[in-house]
Amino acid sequence: MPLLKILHHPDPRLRTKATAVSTFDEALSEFARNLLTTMYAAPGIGLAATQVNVHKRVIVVDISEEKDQPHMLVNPVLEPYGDKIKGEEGCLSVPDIYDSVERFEYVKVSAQDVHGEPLQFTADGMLSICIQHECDHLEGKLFVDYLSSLKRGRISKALRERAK
Ligand code: GNR
Ligand code: NI
Repeated sequence: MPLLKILHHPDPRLRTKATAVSTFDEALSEFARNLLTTMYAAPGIGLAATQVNVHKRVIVVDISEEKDQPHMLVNPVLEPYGDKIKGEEGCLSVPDIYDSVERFEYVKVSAQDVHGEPLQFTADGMLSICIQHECDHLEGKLFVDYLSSLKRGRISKALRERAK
């Protein structure tokens, strides 16, 4: 299976709101594995289905050094809590652009695994930030949306120029 192709901002397909997964079949498991392989190859610490033009509620995340702690989350729902914290973010759909974004410090994550089994955990640190970033993708939202319109305009222009 070749790697999935990652869409780049300002591609309008990145603005699609993903729909819930209701069928937990072998095709879903295979897609989640391909998403994870594509994320590791990029390389990245997270990837949302939206970024590969599949508009279903699936995200994958692995912040471990050894790339051996993958989370494959289907239909994730977040309850963010705690203080707001600022951190540098990047995005595989906004290549080579990094800027500071405010996120909640913690998230309680409720989701399903690829077999449809419910799961819950809480995340802090980079994992919390990354899961919030991925769930934004499922809503058609990008980290650049949190920046000033001046910065966002400059980023869109730079990426459009580069795509030519
Ligand atoms: O690889 C990624 N790194 C990253 C760094 C800081 C905050 C969020 C991220 S997610 C990003 C991969 C990506 O674009 N996921 O959607
Ligand atoms: Ni991203």
